[in-house]
Amino acid sequence: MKQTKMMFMLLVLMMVVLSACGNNQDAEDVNEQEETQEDITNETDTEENTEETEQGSDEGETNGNTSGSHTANTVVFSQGEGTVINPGIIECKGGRVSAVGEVTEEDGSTWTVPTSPADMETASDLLNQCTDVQFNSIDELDLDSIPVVEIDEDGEIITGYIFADNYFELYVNGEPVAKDAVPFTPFNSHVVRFKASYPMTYAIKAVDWEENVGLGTESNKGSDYHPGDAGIVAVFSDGTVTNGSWLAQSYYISPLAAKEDLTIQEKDGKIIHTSPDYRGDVTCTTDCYAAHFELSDNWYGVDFDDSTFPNAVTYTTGQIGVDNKNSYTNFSETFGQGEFVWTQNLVYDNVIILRHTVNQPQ
Ligand SMILES: [Ca+2]
Ligand SMILES: [Ca+2]
Ligand SMILES: [Ca+2]
Repeated sequence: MKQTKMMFMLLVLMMVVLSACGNNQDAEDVNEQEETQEDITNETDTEENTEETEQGSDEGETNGNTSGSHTANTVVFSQGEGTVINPGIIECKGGRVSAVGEVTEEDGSTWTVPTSPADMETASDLLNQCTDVQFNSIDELDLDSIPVVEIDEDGEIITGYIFADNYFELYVNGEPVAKDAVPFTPFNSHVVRFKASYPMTYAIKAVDWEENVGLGTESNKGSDYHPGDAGIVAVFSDGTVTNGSWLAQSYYISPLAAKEDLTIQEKDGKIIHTSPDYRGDVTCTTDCYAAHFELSDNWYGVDFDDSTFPNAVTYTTGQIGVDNKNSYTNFSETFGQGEFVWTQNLVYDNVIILRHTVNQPQ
């Protein structure tokens, strides 16, 4: 009798414990769901986005700061101009001031805008008014004078030519190669050399710099709040060039008149950040919103998951507005081998990541 009673009590105890565990799990699920809902701003695509974010939750990255492409789907907004934390990265007459600012989100987190430049070497100049290196053509360049960054000991030496509106940081096979010497203007162009082996993974952070930090705008064309535009072209000596086969994702989108102007769409496994098509009519000035997406520390790594990145969009030199810029035209024969690329919004997408892997010379 006693034994039976003991077993019965044990059974009851086990049931109580099991049921308590179940409740905790439910509670966690609810919390996760609430967080997920808060993170989703796109009302028209809520179902798809929730699905995607929940997949992220399963991998323990609901609001993850560090890993994988799921973070590219988590947006936070700031509103209004940021605080300048660096009034000028470089000193150079005749250009716009390359300032860096900080904005505070509704959730209290702070973000550096438009970006915090990486601590890496600046690229060698093709044309740079700030250093007064101004080649008239590629032929004038002494390639042997350009330092070769060794990434892979047994790799091949590659030479690359890069023009960015306005700024880039280049990584190859997960290692830093060089950054743009002039974050904003005057417009400049660069040459880089590195030794790397195939498969070769290119990762570029490209930035359309801004004058009004946190607003994504500059004084231009009669407006103090012109949204500015972007674009980058890179041509490498093994035949690799920027084109529509590269992948591109946006991480900082501004100026937005309303949060709802940004939608996050998922299509064929790709996550697309969609913002208004600029037609010369930004309706906000100092009260604009900016959308920020967390960038993984590993964004330039070889193993970074870029499978949700959409393809880059190509643009003509006329659309980018370089046909009157000698930092481009002096080398247009070389740059013309590649195509200008960006995300689908050349105006509002101010910080983007480009990625591309090649298995052999092209
Ligand atoms: Ca530049
Ligand atoms: Ca620009
Ligand atoms: Ca812009």
